[in-house]
Amino acid sequence: NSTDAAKRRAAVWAAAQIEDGMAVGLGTGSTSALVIEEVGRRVAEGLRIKAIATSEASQKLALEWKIPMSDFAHLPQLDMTIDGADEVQEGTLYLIKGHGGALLREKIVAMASKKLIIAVDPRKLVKTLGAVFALPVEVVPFGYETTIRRLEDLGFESELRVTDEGKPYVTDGQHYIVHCKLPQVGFDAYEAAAKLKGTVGVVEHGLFLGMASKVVIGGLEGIEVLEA
Ligand code: DER
Repeated sequence: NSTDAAKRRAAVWAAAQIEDGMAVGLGTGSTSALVIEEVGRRVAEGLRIKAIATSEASQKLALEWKIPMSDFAHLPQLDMTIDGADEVQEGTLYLIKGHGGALLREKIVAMASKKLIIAVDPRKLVKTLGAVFALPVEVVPFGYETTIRRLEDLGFESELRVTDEGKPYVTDGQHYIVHCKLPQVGFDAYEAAAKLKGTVGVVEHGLFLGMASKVVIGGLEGIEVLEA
């Protein structure tokens, strides 16, 4: 459908930014799966790269496409990471990420990268963060009930992410995810990020502020590239 076509257009453009010899971070989610497929095609045509994945799922897919995978023991820094996002704020290019369940590794990989390219379809663009999606916050399972209360005390209406079977969703890092509703007025992203990181029991959150170098938006006709 048109959204898939838009995602693929963005994914192909992003994958084309990779140069021979680069160390690349591979994101997580359906758009990143299209990026990994395109990178796999380019590797089959002779592109020489080393890659690190942001989730076990992306690692598995990258291996299926015979992309040479490595780790931070061998690649202390990455030239570029390509990932998706749940929301991109117009103007600031602040991101909400994490609905793919991989925000912790995604943020670690993004922080180790010289450039972060975000590939999205047009639906992801928002004026205010949290307009469409709650903010995923990764928490330690032990005492998560008390951590949720602390998040509520900060003013975030919070709900534990559960699987279809009603069990807590468990991340690659063996943590839980809490979805926090962001206030739509008087919301200061940096203040919220600091409050979240200062909350006992919170491991990391899905606010990626000042991190995106470029955002490529796949449209119906072509693509648009926003730069930070
Ligand atoms: O979890 C994430 O941040 C992912 O990038 C993800 O949510 C984007 O998902 P999509 O590409 O499947 O829309």
